[in-house]
Amino acid sequence: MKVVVVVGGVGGARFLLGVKAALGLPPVGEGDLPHRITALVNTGDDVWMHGLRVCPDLDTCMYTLGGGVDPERGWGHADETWTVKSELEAYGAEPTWFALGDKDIATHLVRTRMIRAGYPLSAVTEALCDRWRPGVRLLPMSDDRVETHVVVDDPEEAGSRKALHFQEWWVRYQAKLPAHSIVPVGAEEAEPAPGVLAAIEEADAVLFAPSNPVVSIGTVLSVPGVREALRATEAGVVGVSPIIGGKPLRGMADACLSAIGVETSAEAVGRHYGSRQTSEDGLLDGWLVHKGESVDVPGVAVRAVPLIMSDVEATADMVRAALDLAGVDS
Ligand code: GDP
Ligand code: FO1
Ligand code: CA
Repeated sequence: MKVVVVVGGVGGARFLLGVKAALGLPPVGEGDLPHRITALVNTGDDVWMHGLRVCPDLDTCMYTLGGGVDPERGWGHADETWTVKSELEAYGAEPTWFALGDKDIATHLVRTRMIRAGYPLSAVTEALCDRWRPGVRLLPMSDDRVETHVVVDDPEEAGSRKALHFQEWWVRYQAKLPAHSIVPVGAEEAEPAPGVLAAIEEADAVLFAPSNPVVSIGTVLSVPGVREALRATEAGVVGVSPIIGGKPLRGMADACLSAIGVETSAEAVGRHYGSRQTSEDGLLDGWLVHKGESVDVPGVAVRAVPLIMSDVEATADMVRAALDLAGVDS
């Protein structure tokens, strides 16, 4: 069975552990691969820091599935040390609001060297995954540079607006500066990375992880051709709500939803993705919401099951429900 999963970082990576488990694969590491899982990963969070190319969502997926992620933070290396960070601070080297761990820096050094040598991000990711063996094909949504920017009132100059890189808005300002708009800069000219459209076309099921609907899933969907491929695939397309009881389970997705005028509720996010059957640009056949919630998304089969990814087995149960809704047996 071929399963495609659209993902961001921490929520996406944890969901992928459950996809692997639901298909009988070891959640961490490689195993044998009778089933092929392809993750289409958001790269709109990617950023140049201290001359290094950092790809947070790709790395979060790679470390999580490869068994090397920090379990508390959910991103970066386990057992990290921070010597380079304090040395950079001693030089006054900005930005000091973004922390790169020593071990993580090795990943960015390898990536940056390969990018500088002319390798596309997809090839670089494959090379990094030769070490981590995530057991899932991790495809960046695009090899082209797409970076999410957030338009806010300039915190330093009253009366004017400013576009911040997503990381500055999210990490430095904790998404507390109200966003006028969120723009995936470069998306219009970007092409899907090699394998992205074919994976969607050949899939038996496509799942949207309970990732941020705006800056994770929304950014992948902004790459020209991806929406069309999702609408055309013979696979069932099923999304999982990141919103439970009107709140994101983790992070600040509500600030992103407000910026695009979508209410923070499972129903509003399901309607935002829309129906493949009855709306002109909708994407979903099925929508999973948390147990006990009563949600109506016209033209979409909605099912309520427990959606808390408390451990891999609970996540695998969610995934089985999603695959069932997509019309395949797991
Ligand atoms: P990020 O890139 O690290 O911000 O992670 P993602 O975009 O992949 O996922 C973030 C989203 O995951 C947040 O909006 C959370 O609401 C959602 N999330 C985190 N844990 C859970 C969970 O256990 N269940 C559900 N349904 N959503 C979750
Ligand atoms: N998140 C933070 O809140 N603070 C950081 O200093 C930080 C550094 C960082 C470095 C590498 C990496 O892969 C991720 C990092 N993150 C950090 C997480 C990341 O900024 C965001 O959580 C995601 O991009 C949001 O999806
Ligand atoms: Ca992200």
